[in-house]
Amino acid sequence: MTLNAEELLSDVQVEQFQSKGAVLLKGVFLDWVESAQAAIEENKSNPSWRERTYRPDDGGAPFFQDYCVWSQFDGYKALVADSPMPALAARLMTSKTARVFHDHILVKEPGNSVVTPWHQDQPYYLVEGQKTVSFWVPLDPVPRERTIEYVAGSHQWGKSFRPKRFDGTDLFENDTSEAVPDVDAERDNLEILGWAVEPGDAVAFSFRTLHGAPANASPTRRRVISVRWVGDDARFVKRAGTTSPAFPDLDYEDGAPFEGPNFPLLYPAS
Ligand SMILES: O=C(O)CCC(=O)C(=O)O
Repeated sequence: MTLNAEELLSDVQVEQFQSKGAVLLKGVFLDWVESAQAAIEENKSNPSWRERTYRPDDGGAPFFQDYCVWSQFDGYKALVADSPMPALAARLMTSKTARVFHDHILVKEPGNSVVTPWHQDQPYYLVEGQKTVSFWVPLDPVPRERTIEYVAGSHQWGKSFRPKRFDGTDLFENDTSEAVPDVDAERDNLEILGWAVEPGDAVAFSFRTLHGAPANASPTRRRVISVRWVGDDARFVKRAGTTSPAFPDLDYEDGAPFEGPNFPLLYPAS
């Protein structure tokens, strides 16, 4: 029996997402884990032009990343389009519609030493809106000490922190916007959220929530697909340089409604 968004997600969880900027969803994507795991292997053998793999100087294991590939591999496509994800996205965003923006594949191989630095996602993107959600979907068990973490309430700080690549370089040249605060130094003064997760779980979070993730100092892989959605109020935004992910062939006006074949409306289902 397939459960609908109301049965999979309580009002309390929606409230937590809205007020804290992140919420754990247990077991909602279990039926889509195996095919998504298979898609990771297909994707690693056939990366897109956007693939960016960090190979640490220490000679340790790589951190494979790819973007905007959900429609190219059946296992990703099933998770994004056939699971309850579109309906859950609309419900969390309190939006009549849910449009997929993109996916980000993140595989930290065993022993990978790359820390995902604290950042917000919103400043990297060519889309803006108040109604946004990403689903961080682990395809391996991740214990509390290695899981992604969030600064509760940071999506409501009214801040847009300077975007940097995960290797520490600025995304936009001459960017003078406020630097991301030193969250680790301030941990005692902030509410940090993070959950041990199993394959089939997801963490849903706003594009504006500050988040970061530890390295993978473990003998097991940490495979994740993170899927981004926008709602009714989404608009294109021009940035001071090439966004991440980049859409070099896309022509758009600043402030225009966010739509087009790259970003299909998946809720309500057509
Ligand atoms: O999994 C990670 O290391 C980081 C994920 C992330 O930053 C995201 O999904 O926005």
